[in-house]
Amino acid sequence: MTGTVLEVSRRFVTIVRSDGSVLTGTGSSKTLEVVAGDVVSFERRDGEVFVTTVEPSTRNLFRSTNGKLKKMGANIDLLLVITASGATFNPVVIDRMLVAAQVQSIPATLVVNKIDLGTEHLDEMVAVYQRIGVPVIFSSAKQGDGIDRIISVVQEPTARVLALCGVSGVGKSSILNKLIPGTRTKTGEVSDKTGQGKQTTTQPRGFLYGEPSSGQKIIIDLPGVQFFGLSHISLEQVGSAFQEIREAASGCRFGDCKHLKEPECAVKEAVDRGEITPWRYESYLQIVEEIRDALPTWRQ
Ligand SMILES: Nc1nc2c(ncn2[C@@H]2O[C@H](COP(=O)(O)OP(=O)(O)OP(=O)(O)O)[C@@H](O)[C@H]2O)c(=O)[nH]1
Ligand SMILES: [Mg+2]
Ligand SMILES: [Zn+2]
Repeated sequence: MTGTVLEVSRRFVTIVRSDGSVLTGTGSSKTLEVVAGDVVSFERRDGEVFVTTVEPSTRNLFRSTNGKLKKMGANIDLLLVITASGATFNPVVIDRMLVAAQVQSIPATLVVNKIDLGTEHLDEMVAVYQRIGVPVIFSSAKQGDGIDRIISVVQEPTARVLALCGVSGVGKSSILNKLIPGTRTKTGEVSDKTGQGKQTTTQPRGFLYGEPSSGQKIIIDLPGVQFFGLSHISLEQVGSAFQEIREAASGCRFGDCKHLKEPECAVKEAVDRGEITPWRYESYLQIVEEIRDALPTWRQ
């Protein structure tokens, strides 16, 4: 029997089968290294569910943290990169999440939440993302704007496993609560009981959207990250993950140009002419620097 992982906690894995039934089981330490979105086979032993094998996965969202590779979700058909109007609108993190999606061929849509706080200062940045082909949706989980547009993206038949990612506090869990009313995912509200403390998401968790008969989907609520490390990807991958850099790079003198200090670099020329937005190029440089710092000295 097979199923898709919704959540992993300590020794337990929660799995959904194609008929929509949800089971919780255990397994060996190896099979418990799974994440939400992984497909597993399991057996029933003495009335208990035991995970036996993990299918190879594609379209995985990875980030690196302190030199370790962390798989955040597997088999993701669509990544919703959530950001928010105000202090949490952070293009550096958005660019990194888009790169992580691009290198794994995961289509991504940008959601700018909290538009009830105003959008004037965002227009220019949003236009940059639209120009490089990233669809953008404006929303307010608080007031309900844009939720219908998110729903229509979620309902696209090509997407079975979706994931919501973004820094802490942008409203991922709040959006999920709008998509699946009654899920009561933890949002950063002040706790009723104690009147203090924030309930933020601490581990990835998949929620079921729709009915099994009409193509049930899994939406993974990811915990917020402040830093999205990419030291695991290659320098070539970063260059091609930035669409505008990839396009301009064909004009560089050297085929392996890293667009740093090389002569006749068409990318730097495009930055100077204002055709490539300086803060996107800065994001690129920052990721290149991070990757180089992680390489053994002789390769830097
Ligand atoms: N003004 C406004 N506040 C919002 C909106 N959406 C969410 N919030 C608030 O923002 C705070 C954080 O929301 P969460 O949904 O917990 O954010 P999250 O992205 O899940 O955060 P983590 O779980 O820490 O990653 C809460 O106090 C929400 O009520 C919105 O559209 N407008
Ligand atoms: Mg959350
Ligand atoms: Zn170049």
